[in-house]
Amino acid sequence: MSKLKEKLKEKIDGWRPRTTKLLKEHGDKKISDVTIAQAIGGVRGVKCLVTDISYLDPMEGIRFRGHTIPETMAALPKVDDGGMPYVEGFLWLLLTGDMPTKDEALEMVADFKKRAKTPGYVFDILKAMPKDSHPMAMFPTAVLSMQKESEFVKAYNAGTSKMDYWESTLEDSLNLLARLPQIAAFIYRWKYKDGNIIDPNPNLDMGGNFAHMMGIGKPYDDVARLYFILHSDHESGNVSAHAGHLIASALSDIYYSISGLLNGLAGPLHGLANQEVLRWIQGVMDKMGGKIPNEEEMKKFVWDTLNSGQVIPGFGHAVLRKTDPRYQAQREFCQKHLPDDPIFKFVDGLYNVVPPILEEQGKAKNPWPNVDAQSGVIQWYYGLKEYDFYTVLFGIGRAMGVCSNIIWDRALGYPIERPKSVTTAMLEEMAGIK
Ligand code: CMX
Repeated sequence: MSKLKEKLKEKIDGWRPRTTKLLKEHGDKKISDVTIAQAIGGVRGVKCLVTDISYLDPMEGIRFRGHTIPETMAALPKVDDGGMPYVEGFLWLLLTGDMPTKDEALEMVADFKKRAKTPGYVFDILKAMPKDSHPMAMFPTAVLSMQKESEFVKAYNAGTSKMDYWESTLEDSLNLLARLPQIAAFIYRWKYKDGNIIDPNPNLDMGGNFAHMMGIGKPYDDVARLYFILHSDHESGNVSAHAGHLIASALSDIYYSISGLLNGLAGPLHGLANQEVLRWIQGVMDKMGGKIPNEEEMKKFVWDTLNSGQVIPGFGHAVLRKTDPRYQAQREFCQKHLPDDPIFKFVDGLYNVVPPILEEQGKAKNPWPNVDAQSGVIQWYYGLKEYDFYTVLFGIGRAMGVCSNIIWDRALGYPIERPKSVTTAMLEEMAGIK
């Protein structure tokens, strides 16, 4: 048994009695009420999901297994001195709740290398898709095509006990996560670099290998590591995480679940916002003949966008009520590596311009920037100008968080999800409307 599996087994055995006790002895305690506004309004703020992988405080932002982003980045074992942590080590933290030692992180790196070979048919399927398919249509298609590899399905068909479902789900998760960087890089180079594919380098870690297969030099390996970690998890109510959990709750395997989460991530109100930010900025710069607008001109563009009935991409959030620490982490990276980049300066300028305007408009509950505001800037700077591809990077990270959640869902025996609907007439009756 691998060290990771051994550790997880110990954690799961220790955790199960807590869930059982809550259910058996305190199952009827109320944790939330639901109003008509919440039922019509996307279940916003209703506490009805459980996850221990991460927690999102509206004012503080995300904590991964109890650690803020700066704490996480400081404590994880690093690839190079002063650089970013091993993504594989971060997955150990998400899964077990414990910070890995350098040896544990390196064991994960070695395990990923063994699993990283993507079946050839995946590339044939991608090649058969129209060249102008969106990368976020290609990515989930590739994931779904590997469903026949599922170890969970084999274990389920062999009559494995429900208590052991998590073990084959862990296998599926590690196999899939190890392959995602190669699939993503293939999509990028097939679509945008004349099909000039770069083979993986078996000596590199996940972030390093992704940069290598993308054909982008240092410090893009650190950019990749930073991205995958920052985008991994944001508790379980956001569209991508919830979609993954919901699909898996029917005992659909990891390939079905992760493919589904990617489809949800592809919406412009969610993960696609990172490409929308760049599209919007480029549109503004085109109108200005390539010049960066000054503050007054920026204000005008922001108001024009709002007045035309569109949202300002990269700003606002359903839960957060302050600047997203994932935005801050990327801003710090920009300040260190690309302080004079004109697009960074533009986005940084928006930080002063957009929030007061959103406040004046009075609709958005959170006027501050989210994770997507800054992320395209870094990619653009390192030569990844095909902004349709940005959400794929988000997807690689998010898959780690959702796989971790699904493994624990299985370990704790969470049932199939099935909220109850009511009709409009029932709501009217409850509201006392005749
Ligand atoms: N620009 C303009 N209007 C905005 C806005 C923004 N950035 N953010 C919120 N609003 C508007 C909403 O559209 C809504 O308007 P209506 O009442 O006309 O429907 C109103 O303000 C209230 O919305 P809210 O309660 O503050 O926000 P929601 O929880 O409904 O939505 C989000 C959250 C992220 C979808 C929204 O802020 C938004 O559309 N932002 C821009 C897109 C974006 O950056 N998405 C990425 C979020 C992070 C991620 O998941 O990747």
